[in-house]
Amino acid sequence: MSEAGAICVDEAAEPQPESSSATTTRLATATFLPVLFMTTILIACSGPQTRSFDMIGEDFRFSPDTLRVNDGDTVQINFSNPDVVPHLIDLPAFNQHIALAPGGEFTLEFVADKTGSFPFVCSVPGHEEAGMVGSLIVETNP
Ligand SMILES: [Cu+2]
Repeated sequence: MSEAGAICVDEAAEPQPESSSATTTRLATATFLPVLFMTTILIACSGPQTRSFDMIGEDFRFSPDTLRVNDGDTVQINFSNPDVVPHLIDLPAFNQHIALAPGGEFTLEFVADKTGSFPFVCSVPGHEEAGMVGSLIVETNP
């Protein structure tokens, strides 16, 4: 985002022929372009985005165990299992079911297309009961 602003300022600061009308045009351009860029950036930032999370499954815990996104966001969960036993992520609300061998890594990606609080668990026998649970919270897009 700051790169776009920097380009804008550089362009506006380029030397131009000196005359009163050129100076006026240059001043107007120098004022207008940054406003246009910032408006464009604000509009672009308010829509659905890609939300990326690095999640570890270890010691019968997901870390982090609560993920917050907005409706319409693309969710990426970079799941790694540094443990010596397999772990799974079962997120049935979004039809995600991933098994990871010890030392494994996998990225889940899906669109959070409904709002609410959706549980995910590790369905290796005994792991959910031991506390290997989490929540994906999808909030209304502001
Ligand atoms: Cu597990």
